Amino acid sequence: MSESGAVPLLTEIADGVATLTLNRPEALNALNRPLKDGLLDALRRVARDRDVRVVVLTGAGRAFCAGQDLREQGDGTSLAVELRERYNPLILGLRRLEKPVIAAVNGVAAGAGVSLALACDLRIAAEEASFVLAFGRIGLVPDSGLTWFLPRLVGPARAAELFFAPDPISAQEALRLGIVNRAVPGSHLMAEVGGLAARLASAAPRAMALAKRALNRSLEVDLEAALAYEASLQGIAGATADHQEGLAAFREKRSPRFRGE
Ligand code: LHQ
Repeated sequence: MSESGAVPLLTEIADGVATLTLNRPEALNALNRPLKDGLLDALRRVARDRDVRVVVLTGAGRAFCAGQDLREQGDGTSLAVELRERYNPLILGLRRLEKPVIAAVNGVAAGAGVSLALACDLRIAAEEASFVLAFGRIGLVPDSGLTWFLPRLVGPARAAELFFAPDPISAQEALRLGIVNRAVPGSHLMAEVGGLAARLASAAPRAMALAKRALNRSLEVDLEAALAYEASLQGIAGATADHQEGLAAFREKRSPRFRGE
């Protein structure tokens, strides 16, 4: 429970989609300890839940996430320790989760809130959303993976400009830069995200999990290693019942029914 008695993270599971909602709207979903711990716990649970095929991360109210809660009373823990013990496991939890994660960026994302969105596989933003790289304004460096994700999305020169002279990035600009996959009117956001999530929930789960592994690996290795890794993953995918189902559905001219086996 949060200080106001509300649950800081809401989890709803329906039709193979787990929707995790950061729920501190009065603080623009700033990340305090209960919210960070709740999110980490939820990621562990959805990782184990075979009924969950897709995860959606969003925020309650008008914001996605304003980053670290700047009002939280510190207990003396250094920022480095807080990052190592809480933020870094969250970011790795999102990247290592073998299910697609869609960030439904419903409003402003700031600081580590931007990092959370970038650690997801796909980002759909409301046109009203913005991205604020607020770290420099409070004398901090970008963290929680931002120095890793942003240059890979926009290139090092643009990342440097965004880090050093951080004007808020509108959803349209984020779309142009390749930071988000789509920008849609806010009133359509959850329908758009729901449509994409439903589509992914009917895809072959094991194949998507392996594709996510390959994407993660591709960012760190040369072509030869990527080819070798693809071949080994294809060996695994080719031995699944879902591959047989996909072949049968193709031959029988029907939609496949993938069971994640
Ligand atoms: C907030 C926050 C907030 C608490 C708005 N905390 N209450 C990681 C590891 C360890 C340590 C340090 O850092 C990190 C990484 C980080 O995340 S550092 C970056 C932390 N985040 C920020 O610096 C963003 C601070 N917030 C803002 O700049 C603005 O609030 C934005 C641009 C997000 C939105 O501006 P507005 O739409 O004008 O809203 P507002 O400023 O009026 O905020 C509404 C309320 O939310 C307000 O509370 P109040 O009681 O006055 O209504 C804010 O105090 C509260 N709030 N962000 N991070």
